Amino acid sequence: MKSFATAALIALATLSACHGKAPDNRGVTRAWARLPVVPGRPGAVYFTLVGTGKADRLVGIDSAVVGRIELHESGMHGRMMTMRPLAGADVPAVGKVVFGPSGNHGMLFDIDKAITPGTAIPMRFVFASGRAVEVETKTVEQGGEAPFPAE
Ligand SMILES: [Cu+2]
Repeated sequence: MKSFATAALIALATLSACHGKAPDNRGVTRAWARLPVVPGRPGAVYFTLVGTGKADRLVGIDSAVVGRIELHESGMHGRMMTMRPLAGADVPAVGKVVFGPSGNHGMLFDIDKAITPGTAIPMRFVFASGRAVEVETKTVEQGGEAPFPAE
């Protein structure tokens, strides 16, 4: 009986060794979120995409504590700052793409009320290659300083 249990355990361990690839979190750095002044309004997330040796494309971001995250492109229309949805963002094999304040950003709709400045927001960045990178943002209040120096 005991040896059966041991054998089962070994089989399980072998299985999980096959599936237990170390998570590959390369490709997304410096993720931070800015919360809205008024709860319920959208916030924003900023980050840097870094090439992993193979060209790829960011196609979406999701989070268990944010209802919906859209990629947005910022621009000027006359003297008005405008934004429009971006379908994705190409990441070169080598190099980086910065999503930062007053530039491209992820827009956070329907943020869980439990999220306050200082609460890390878990996010999953999904790429066209099928890679998914999980990060936790630093989170600041509206108007709060960027936790990373500008790139
Ligand atoms: Cu936006």
